[in-house]
Amino acid sequence: MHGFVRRLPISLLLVAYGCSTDPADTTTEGSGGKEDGPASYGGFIEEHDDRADEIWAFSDPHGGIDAMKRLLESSELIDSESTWSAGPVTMVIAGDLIDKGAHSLEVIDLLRRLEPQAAAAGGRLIVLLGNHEAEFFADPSNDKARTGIDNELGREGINPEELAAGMDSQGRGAWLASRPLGVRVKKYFFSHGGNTDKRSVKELRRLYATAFSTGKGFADKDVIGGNSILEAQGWYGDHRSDKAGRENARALGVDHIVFGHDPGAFGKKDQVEISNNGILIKLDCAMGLGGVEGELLHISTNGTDHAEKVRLDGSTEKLY
Ligand SMILES: [Mn+2]
Repeated sequence: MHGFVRRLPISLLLVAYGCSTDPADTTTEGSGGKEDGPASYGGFIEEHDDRADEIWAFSDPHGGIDAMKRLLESSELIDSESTWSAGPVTMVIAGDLIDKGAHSLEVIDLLRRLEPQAAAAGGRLIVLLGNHEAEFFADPSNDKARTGIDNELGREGINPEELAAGMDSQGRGAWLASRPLGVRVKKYFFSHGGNTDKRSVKELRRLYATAFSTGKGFADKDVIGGNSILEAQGWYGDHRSDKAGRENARALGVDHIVFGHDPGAFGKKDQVEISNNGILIKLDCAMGLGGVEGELLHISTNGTDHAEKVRLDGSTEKLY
């Protein structure tokens, strides 16, 4: 393991990662974005009870800048200049911005631009960490990076080690390294792989604070191991069971767990899908492989919650 974690003093890492002295007890109500300072990441898990009553989400753009722009434009969340036009909504991107597709840097840059635009419109853009990002910080020349973002960095004359150390001139590395591992928005918990292992938000904050203070950081098993929040697949057992994800959601205090990372989780790889019991929502549509349009999740929390998936042609399908 080399890169960001080992190269920087831990105090700097915690600042870069936005960790407070007592991460388990921080709250982030009504705050967000890097300008809010160290407390806003609340020990790697954010919590927001936004007044805005609309949530949009997708995951795993994987360097597919054109597909991502098309999808966001089709629902008028960005305009033809790729400027935020969604108004005061909350948007969550559940990780894996990089690798596979050829335009990881453009994906990062667009999301970095949209973040303050969303805030200025009274909305919020929350970009979460995926396993591809964590693996890059743990080892910027890992196999996924070597066949992915490292090629692009080479073309741009950017040293992968420098980006992973948060030392690149554009500040992309530090921004990417400070993405939270999960976020609760109202009764929804979002993360890349979804496995919280029946922990509460407070327990998760303690777990990741430990992983980054005395553990192996991005390379820690609790961050990137086979059973982790970023990497685990099928952690809910049989997705058709009434029990699927139920105890996990209860421990988090939410009604729904939303995740990416596993396009084939419930069968249809190119669609947003929901488990039979209505608790688990799968976002990943395998857009990174190209030739797939992708879908958005749209949730309305005005009164009784409603959710639908939204396709590129604007057609929708009700989830509940
Ligand atoms: Mn993934």
